[in-house]
Amino acid sequence: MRDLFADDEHALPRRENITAGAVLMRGVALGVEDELLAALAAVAQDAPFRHMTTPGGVMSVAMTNCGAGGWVSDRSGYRYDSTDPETGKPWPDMPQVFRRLAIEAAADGGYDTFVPDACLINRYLPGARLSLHQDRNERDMACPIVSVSLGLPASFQFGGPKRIDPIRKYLLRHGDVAVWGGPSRLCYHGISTLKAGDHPKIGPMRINLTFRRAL
Ligand code: MD6
Ligand code: FE
Repeated sequence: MRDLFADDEHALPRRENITAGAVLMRGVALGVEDELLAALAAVAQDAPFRHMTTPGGVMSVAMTNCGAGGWVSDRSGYRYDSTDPETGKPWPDMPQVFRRLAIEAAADGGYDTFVPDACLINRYLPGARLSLHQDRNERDMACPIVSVSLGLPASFQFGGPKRIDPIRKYLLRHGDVAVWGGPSRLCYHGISTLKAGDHPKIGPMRINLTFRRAL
C-alpha cells in the first residue's frame, strides 16, 4: 500500500518534502483536534481575533496570539510584543496541547530542540488571503516555524528566498502540519484567496496556528 492520506476527494502523500528544510506532514494534528479546538476557543475568548493594520492596509485575515510573544502590526510596521495592544494584558498562555504538538511535529520534521514561545493564530473567512511574505521578525532564524492548519482547505504558495522566485502550490487541509526552517526559513510564501465551504468541525473558515521562537 502506498502511504497516502485521504481526506474527502483527494489522497495526498502523508509526508512531502517541500524543499530542503521544509516538510509537510498531513493529518498529524487530527489525533488532538478536539483538544486543540477547545484550547483555541479559550484563547480567542481572552484575546479576540482582530484585523490588524499593516503599512499596506487592513489585513483580510483576522489574527490573535498566545504565548509569551505575540505578532502585532500597525501602520508603522510589525513586531513581537508581550502585551496585546487591544486588551493591554499579556497574551494568553500557550495551551499545553498547542506546545506539545508543536514540539513533537518539529522533532518529526528534523528540528529536535525547538520549543516555541509564540503562537500566531490566523483566521480566514472565504475571500481572505495572505499575500506573499517572508517571516523575518523572529530573533533567531536558526529556529523553524511549525504551522498547523484547521478547517477549510487552502492553497499554500511557496517560493524561494527572492520574491521573484517561482512559486509552487500545496493544498493544506484540516490537520496538516508544515515544519519549516534551515535553508527554507526565509522563503517567500502566502495563502491564496480562501474558497467558500463549510468544515464539519470548524465551520465556514480556516484557522492556522504558526508556532515560533520569536523573543
Ligand atoms: C497560513 N502561514 O498558513 C499562513 N509562515 O495561514 C504562514 O504564513 C507561515 O504556514 C511561516 C511558516 C509557515 C507558515
Ligand atoms: Fe508566514
